[in-house]
Amino acid sequence: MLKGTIIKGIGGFYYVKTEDSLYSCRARGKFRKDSLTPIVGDIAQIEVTDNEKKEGYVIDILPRKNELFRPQVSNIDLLLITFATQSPEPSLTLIDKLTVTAAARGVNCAICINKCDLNSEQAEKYANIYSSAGFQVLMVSAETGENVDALKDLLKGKTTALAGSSGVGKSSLLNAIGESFNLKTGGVSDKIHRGKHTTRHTELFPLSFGGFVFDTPGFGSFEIENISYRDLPSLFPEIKAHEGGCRFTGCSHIKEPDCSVKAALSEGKIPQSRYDSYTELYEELKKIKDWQR
Ligand SMILES: Nc1nc2c(ncn2[C@@H]2O[C@H](COP(=O)(O)OP(=O)(O)O)[C@@H](O)[C@H]2O)c(=O)[nH]1
Ligand SMILES: [Mg+2]
Ligand SMILES: [Zn+2]
Repeated sequence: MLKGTIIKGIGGFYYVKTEDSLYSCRARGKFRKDSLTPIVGDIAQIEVTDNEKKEGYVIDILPRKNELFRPQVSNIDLLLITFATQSPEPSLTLIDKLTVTAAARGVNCAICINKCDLNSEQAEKYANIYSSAGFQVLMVSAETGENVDALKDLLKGKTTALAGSSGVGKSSLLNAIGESFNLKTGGVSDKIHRGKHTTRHTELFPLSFGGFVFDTPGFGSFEIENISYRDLPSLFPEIKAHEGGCRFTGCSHIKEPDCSVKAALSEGKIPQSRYDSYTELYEELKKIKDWQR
């Protein structure tokens, strides 16, 4: 029996990368019965049926460390939330929804600000917001190569999912760190150009210096619908850090008096844009009844 990582699943076949080979495998019947489906990122145990052709069966998968559902991937060490200083203009609300999704799923996340060559002032502004919120922040440029070595260090030895809107430079960054996936890059407003690379399935690429990177059709939608508004404060690290001094237990940190979170906000210890995302999400989640989750 061999152990490997599922790097791709297409048409009923799972591609399993072991230490020194790649096997195409079908899943054993047990998966249908157990209503458990192998997904990209899973560590699989395989039985090799043909060593020449590199074929086999997925016999079992090891318990998942964590899992995201849109797209479905597992065992993520790092969600690298990537956006550009401009072109396209970032939506901080969407970025904050991603940090909340990651926190709710127990996935560690960091912030990567690309296209710093275009607007260093905006880069600094965003970096301040996210580092004071408690995240590791990288300011990079795939174009000039600025801090691309730091990005490489961050990815080394980890399984990373790059999340971010189309056009922010995810493929360019992977090309810039010298990995030969040959990911094509596409212009922002170049939608009809036939050569534009669109990822149609999820795939896990091994990094030459150790680690893996997911290339996925995009983490464009969010999984916040399963989160209770009561848990929201604990999913914002900077809000969690300033809770505890509020007058009311179960303080929502929105309308109550004597709130230590609002005090921290007015002292500039919590970024305004993060607090705005918090209140917006809180109201949104409060509308979802518990039985709807
Ligand atoms: N000025 C500048 N342009 C960049 C940078 N990174 C990527 N681009 C450009 O942005 C466009 C989209 O990049 P791409 O890597 O396809 O983005 P993806 O959709 O996130 O994979 C391409 O035209 C790239 O050449 C950067 O750091 N600076
Ligand atoms: Mg791309
Ligand atoms: Zn409070």
